[in-house]
Amino acid sequence: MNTRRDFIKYATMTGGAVAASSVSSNLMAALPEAVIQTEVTTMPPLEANSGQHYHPVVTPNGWTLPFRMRNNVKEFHLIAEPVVREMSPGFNANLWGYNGQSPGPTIEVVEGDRVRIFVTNNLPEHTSIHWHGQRLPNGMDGVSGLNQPAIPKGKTFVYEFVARRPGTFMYHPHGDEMVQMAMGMMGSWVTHPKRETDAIAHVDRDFCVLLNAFDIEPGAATPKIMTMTDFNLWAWNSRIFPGTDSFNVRTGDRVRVRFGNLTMTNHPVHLHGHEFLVTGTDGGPTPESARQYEVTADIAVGQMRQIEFIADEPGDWAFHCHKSHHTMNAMGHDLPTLIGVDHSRLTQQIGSVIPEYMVMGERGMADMAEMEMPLPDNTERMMTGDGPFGSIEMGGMLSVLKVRDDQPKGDFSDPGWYEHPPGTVAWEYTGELEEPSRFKSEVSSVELPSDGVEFNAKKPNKRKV
Ligand SMILES: [Cu+2]
Repeated sequence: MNTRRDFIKYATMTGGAVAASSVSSNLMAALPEAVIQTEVTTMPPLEANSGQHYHPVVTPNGWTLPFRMRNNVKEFHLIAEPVVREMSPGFNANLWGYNGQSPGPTIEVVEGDRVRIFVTNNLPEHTSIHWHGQRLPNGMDGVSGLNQPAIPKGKTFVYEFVARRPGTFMYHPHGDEMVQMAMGMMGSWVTHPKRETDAIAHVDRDFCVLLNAFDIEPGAATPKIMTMTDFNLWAWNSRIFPGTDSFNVRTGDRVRVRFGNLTMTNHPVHLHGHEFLVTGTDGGPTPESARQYEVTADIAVGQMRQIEFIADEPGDWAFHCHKSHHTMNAMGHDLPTLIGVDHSRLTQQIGSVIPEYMVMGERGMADMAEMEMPLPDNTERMMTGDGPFGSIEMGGMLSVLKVRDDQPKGDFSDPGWYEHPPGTVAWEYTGELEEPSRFKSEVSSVELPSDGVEFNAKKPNKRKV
């Protein structure tokens, strides 16, 4: 495993320096400036400097790549490179990404734009970029070996095509992709329609989220790239709860969230308090006659889904993957179930040898969230996150939709916790408790004779022969 110091030394040697040393000064003049972002805060929408009118997207804990116009072409510069990504406060991962971050910056263009993307490879191995979902000339599709030679380390390649189809797309390597995606290389791509239509309606808030997964052992910082399915960190835009920024909207806003899945499994994303429509996929806008209201949308591997809803219920609404292991942080999965097992004597005996020994799980796992258990450095707790009523006891693919009457239009900043109107929070009942009335058929409420009970059982639907 790389140590942090080695990693930084390495990143300094390859990052930044290569852009200056490996390309000639002539080409440098022709290259658009490579913008680097190392902050993990959500960047406000990037207003276009091209004179085009569209409503820019927001990438939670991410950012949008600026471009320059050159002879009517939108030029972008991506740098594939090792990065240090803060996945949650105090937990940093050694990933690979683009322009200082994993995921890379969101690329945002308009239907019909001619787009030129310079890709500089500052990784220790070759790479390429596939523009997932785009219609483009075959030689621009980015599968190394099939459509182009891989981009050798230290070299810059140019991709150029017209963004023909409006919609939600992504980009990711198609050279050594198992390793490069496990290390965090991916980014969102949004092509806005030339003009708004019923199929692609105006929204007030538009968010982009890439679902990604890592396997980083507690105390380590570099993902295990050979992991096939048993990942231990489930992330939105390479952030895990409580590091995920909330989705902050104004009451009555029409909200669109664009999800892309580049993990090794599907993610049923569930929104509390609202129903949404799936209005588009990576194949384009979904015909209105085929849309249905949902509260959970399954996003399969390699898929994109656009969901839309009117945020008309003020509050703090959980928004998460519904696989319960995906709203947890680093954990072992091979532990026996201990619910109901009495360990008291065992704990005493082991405690005389290992004083810090703790038993987990005999009353469920909720204690984990508040336990001050010693953890290796650079490790996020499995169940965590302080809410206004205590620990939220989750991690991973979880965020909060914050709907507020007074959230200013276009303001994406966090309004803090919801202030509930009086009498609208579940409360504790402190009166007398009646003995619960049970169904007569329920045997447990009947006193059984000590020598057993005789009964006749008939299988339901059993036909007489
Ligand atoms: Cu999931």
